[in-house]
Amino acid sequence: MKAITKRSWAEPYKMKMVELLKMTTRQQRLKAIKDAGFNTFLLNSEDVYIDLLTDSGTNSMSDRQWSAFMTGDEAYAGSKSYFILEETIQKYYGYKYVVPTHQGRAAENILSQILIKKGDIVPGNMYFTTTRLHQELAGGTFVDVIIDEAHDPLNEHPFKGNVDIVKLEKLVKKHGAKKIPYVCVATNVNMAGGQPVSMANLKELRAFTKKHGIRIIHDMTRVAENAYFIQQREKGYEKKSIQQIVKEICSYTDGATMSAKKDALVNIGGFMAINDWDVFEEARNLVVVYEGLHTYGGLAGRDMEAIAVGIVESLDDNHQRARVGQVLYLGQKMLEYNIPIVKPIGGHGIFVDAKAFLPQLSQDQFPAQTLAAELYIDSGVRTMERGIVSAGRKPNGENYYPKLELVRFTIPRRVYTQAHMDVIAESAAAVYDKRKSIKGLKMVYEPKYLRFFQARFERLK
Ligand code: PM9
Repeated sequence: MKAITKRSWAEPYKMKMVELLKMTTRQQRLKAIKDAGFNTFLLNSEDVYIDLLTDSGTNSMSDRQWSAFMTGDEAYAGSKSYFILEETIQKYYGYKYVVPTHQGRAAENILSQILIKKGDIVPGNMYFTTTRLHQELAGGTFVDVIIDEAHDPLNEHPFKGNVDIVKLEKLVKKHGAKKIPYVCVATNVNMAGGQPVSMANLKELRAFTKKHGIRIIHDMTRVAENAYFIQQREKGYEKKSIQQIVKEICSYTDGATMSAKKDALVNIGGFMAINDWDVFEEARNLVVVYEGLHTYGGLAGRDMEAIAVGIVESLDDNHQRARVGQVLYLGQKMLEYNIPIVKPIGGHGIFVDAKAFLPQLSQDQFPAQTLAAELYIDSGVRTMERGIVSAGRKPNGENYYPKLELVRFTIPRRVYTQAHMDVIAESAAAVYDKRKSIKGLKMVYEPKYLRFFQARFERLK
């Protein structure tokens, strides 16, 4: 008889309803990706088998969230659902004032307009597409102050999301603190591969910014996943709950923007939160211009109720263990097939190093875009480019050339099974086997803003 050497975990939920998927042939997928201009964003989701485009808005809501939908208060003004959301944010994150928005970028727009003046510098721990665009549209210049290790896919630093305080200090010396409205700190840095920030780094950053009178604005889109890594990796936090760790993270910052479509387990929603009354007052006024009254900010009452429940569920230790555990499972499978992935394995997906996967392609031949298209053709698995296309152009029109050229296999929360993970890893391995025969792409249509969403490509001959 085989001896037990380990005890497995399983998901802390069971399924009550399923969504049926369409299976397609290789010929159908070839046609679909050509029609989509080799951009996985332009595929019809009906033609996708396993959808790893994003973990944004693609989560399964729980029965409790669906029940909360039924108690949403749809009043135009003073909705009870707003007060429930406000109370939940105050209790679990500790921020004082809350402005709901329809999703994260709307919060970024409002915050950037209020805090950034023309000519300002906005340091951050790696760019995010929508965040940087709103900083630039408000007249600011984003400067990356993440530690160098974050730009190296193979570096196994446990907290690759950390801010390099020396880089930040140099910026303050060069421009002066008055030119820096805030430092933007993302938890579980998306573009670095879902990599966490340590509590020690946040404390150090708080002390530094306090000395210089600079705010910290927290992109808390994936804060609970970050807290899980702190619990697993940082000394002194092993026995703390995700809930305690999240509250402590937030306590070192002055405000936040949040896309609730990720951690908070809903299909739509976001908010801006801030401890400063004056900024709140301005935000509460601006939200009326872009989103709707300050007690709904572009959301239905039922959405605010579902976010409130989702926030609480996201802070459950068992939920995060299974969520990040599933990502780890997929990453380990990929490593067994020798597929080059970003290490350590991150929180919300596996990031394949397209430069290492397709070394025959230059960055101008879009290795990550190419690889995402090839994966779709192989199996109907939809992934996303996170490389030169996502990086876009500088305000002067030149391309950004990011060091990381990645394909993101993003895992929606509570949606797919372990068997799906096996199918995904096998498809990546099948494409890896024929990698030498793969040619690149050329861009034939480029939109002005956030080009990765709508750009079109053709295969190079
Ligand atoms: N992130 C993602 O797929 C969806 C849009 S880009 C394809 O990763 C961070 C860290 C995000 C994020 C969205 C937003 C914007 C802000 N910060 O999409 O507007 O990952 O709700 O949030 C996406 P919204």
